[in-house]
Amino acid sequence: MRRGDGAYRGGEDDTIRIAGLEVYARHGVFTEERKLGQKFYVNALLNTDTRAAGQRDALELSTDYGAVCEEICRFLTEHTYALLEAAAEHLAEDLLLLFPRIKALELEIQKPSAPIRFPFDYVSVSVRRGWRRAVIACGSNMGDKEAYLRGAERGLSDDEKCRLLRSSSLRLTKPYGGVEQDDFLNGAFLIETLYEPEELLMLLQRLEKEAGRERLVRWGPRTLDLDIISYEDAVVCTDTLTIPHPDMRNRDFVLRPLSELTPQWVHPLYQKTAVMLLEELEMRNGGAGSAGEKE
Ligand code: A4P
Ligand code: MG
Repeated sequence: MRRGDGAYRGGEDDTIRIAGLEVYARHGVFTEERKLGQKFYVNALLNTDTRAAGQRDALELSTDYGAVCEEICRFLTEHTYALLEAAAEHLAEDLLLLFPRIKALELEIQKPSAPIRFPFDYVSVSVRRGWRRAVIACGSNMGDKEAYLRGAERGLSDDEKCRLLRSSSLRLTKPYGGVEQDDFLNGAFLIETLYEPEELLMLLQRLEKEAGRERLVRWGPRTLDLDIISYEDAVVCTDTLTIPHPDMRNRDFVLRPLSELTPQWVHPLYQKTAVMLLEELEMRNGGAGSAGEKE
């Protein structure tokens, strides 16, 4: 199956299922529910590549469902939430952070003794959450450019809801967009994240701010610019966010690191891979880009 960065990975659709795990816990809006507690049942579908573990018959290459059950019980008994929605949201995040082989999961929490006046089997809340692949372009043309880009790289890998998978080479590039200014140092990061696109933008803007970024001139000089180029194969178009980045097909300094990190990623609107977009740009520019590689 191909997902996120377009690369083929066998075993991506493998799952481990936990069905009807009973937990005695204290979630509910009413004081009595929080005091006395009641039974909950949890169903979990863990999206985790089982191929290597299956071939070698080795537990350490898989996700230990016993350990996952222990963690579900621990988490639900040690926390108290008013809403099943909150219990499911926080438990899903806890499991994704704790078990690195789980790429995504579906979680259902059932409450058969919910305070409802009518006969019923159970009420439940289900969520599906997972790690998403995104490419972040970075650029700097003020001060110690490389230090700013390395700072952003650290900021991303230090955030527990982001995993830095790979960084591209850094290249010195001529300013694009008609503003006379110093050359840029550009690159990109391939990450996996639990953030939704808008949340990821907030993290990037915080990192820009920490790097002393001031927004004075559009397309003007900056210590650090971080743009979301792609987020899986999502198309996002809001007042604050456009994904994929709208001008990427005209930017050598974006397409080159993107092609290095995720050559087979398919642009969801143009239906072309990163490499095809770069080749098209090179044709339009009458030859390969002139950017000098830094590292
Ligand atoms: N925004 C919308 N979509 C996105 C996205 N996918 N990722 C919004 C990040 N932000 C996104 O950006 C303005 C607003 O864009 C944000 O508030 C966000 O809500 P900004 O970074 O504050 O302002 P800006 O950078 O001046 O404008 P813009 O349009 O983002 O500029 P670009 O496109 O980043 O271009 N030449 C070279 N060689 N190398 C460069 O890196 N960079 C630019 C800036 C110009 N020329 C360059 C380079
Ligand atoms: Mg920007």
